[in-house]
Amino acid sequence: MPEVIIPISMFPDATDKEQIEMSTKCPPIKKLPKEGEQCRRLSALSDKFASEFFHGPQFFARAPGRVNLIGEHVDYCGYAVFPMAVEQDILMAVAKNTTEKLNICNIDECYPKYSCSINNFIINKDQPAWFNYVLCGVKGIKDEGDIDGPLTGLDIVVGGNIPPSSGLSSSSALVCATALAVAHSHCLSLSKENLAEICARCERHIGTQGGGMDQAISFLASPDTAKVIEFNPLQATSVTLPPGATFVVANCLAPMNKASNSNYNCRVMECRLAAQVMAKKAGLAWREYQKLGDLQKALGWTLPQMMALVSDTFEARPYTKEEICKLLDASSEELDQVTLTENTRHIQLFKLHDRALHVFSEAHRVWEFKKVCDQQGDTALLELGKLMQDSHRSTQLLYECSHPKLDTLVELSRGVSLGARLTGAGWGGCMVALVQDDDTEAYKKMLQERYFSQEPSAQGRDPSSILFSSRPGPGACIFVQ
Ligand code: ADP
Ligand code: NG1
Repeated sequence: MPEVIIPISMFPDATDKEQIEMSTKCPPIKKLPKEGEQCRRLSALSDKFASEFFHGPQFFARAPGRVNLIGEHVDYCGYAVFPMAVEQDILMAVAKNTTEKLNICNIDECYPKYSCSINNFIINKDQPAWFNYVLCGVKGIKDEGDIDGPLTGLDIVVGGNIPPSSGLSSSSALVCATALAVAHSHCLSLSKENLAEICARCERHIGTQGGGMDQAISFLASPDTAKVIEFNPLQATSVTLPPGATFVVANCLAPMNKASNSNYNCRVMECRLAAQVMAKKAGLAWREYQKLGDLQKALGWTLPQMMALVSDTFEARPYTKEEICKLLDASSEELDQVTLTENTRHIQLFKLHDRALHVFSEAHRVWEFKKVCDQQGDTALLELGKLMQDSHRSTQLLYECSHPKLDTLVELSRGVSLGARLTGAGWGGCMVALVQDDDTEAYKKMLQERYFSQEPSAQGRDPSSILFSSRPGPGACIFVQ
């Protein structure tokens, strides 16, 4: 699809230089594609919009999903990650209305319609229905977009093709597309970084304590390059992947909705508790440490030194909440207040050694992965594959966030791919494998025959939606006529 970026005529007072700066700093405003799959999907959204609201959309917002190549469950500890945007995305047809109402519906009727006041709503954490993610995006701009006065009502139709709850970040794409749509309809020119940070914060209203990788890559992605994303300050660096290999994504088809249970937040808390116990042991003010990365900065140690510190501090067994209170010299009430979230206060056992060891070793692998890409040596692909394999083992055994079906896919890939690992939050969802270009079709055929043809939930599904090669795609944008 040709990427025609048009002038930001919404800002008629901006000088030419300011317009150019805005078009690189802010998500681009592009002409609607005239052909291809995206054109077809946008046109279906337009038709649905017209039948729902009896007028046409004024513009479209798009935000992509992502596949994380390495660096799992480290973003919320302050460590860099290595994702690329996928082609699959959330598209949204949007028009302002005159009623101060937010009216949202979905092209897929399994997602029910929803209406509320755009200025006064509650995000229901107990029941993470789809429209709550839209409400998160609206709330992000309402709270942090610097808008004078109330928001203008919006009519929205959503259509997405990112497999939900599969580790490809469909929820964040929905939040990001919404925030971008609300910002655009209120003539706000927010930078990609600002939008990414707003979206990372506002998605937490759904109840999960995510780290910010998904929202960052959704806005900061650029075609043909993966990105190393660092946090605080948010920064994305393009990395050229070595030639000769393809990333293949395969969905094991065990879904896991992060917001529907406390697995994800439990890991975030285990890392937080590990940071606090290690901070206390080092004589630091433990209450000030929420992230393992902040502890490392304060100590000024290397990642391998932090791994050694984990083994010196913790035994490789679960710790009771009571034991942790003793180590911190704190009451259970204080721990609930200072450290734990609403949906993790009931947990009585925490694995501190294994979780912290995963985080420091995985954070180290991200920089090793980048080093191999930068050096582009003869054995680069083999080295990347090995790092991916090690990463999978760590998420499976130390972080315990894999799933037997995911492990089966990774096992089947051994020897046929260069390396394979779970991607995203885990507990189901997708695997990403690094495969030599020439082997890609044979590899996909093998997975089709040995996994998907025997997997009941794969029957009747479009095979290209559950097993596909992925090239790094562009980030979020607005489409106009
Ligand atoms: P992911 O790893 O894909 O982000 P989550 O479980 O965090 O998975 O979020 C998935 C949720 O996002 C879905 O249950 C649904 O509520 C919402 N969602 C994803 N895609 C769509 C879509 N196309 N339309 C509406 N809601 C969607
Ligand atoms: P997905 O795969 O989108 O559920 C989640 C978090 C990320 C990151 C990964 C694990 C959110 C919105 N996303 O991703 O921040 O922690 O898990 O690496 O919480």
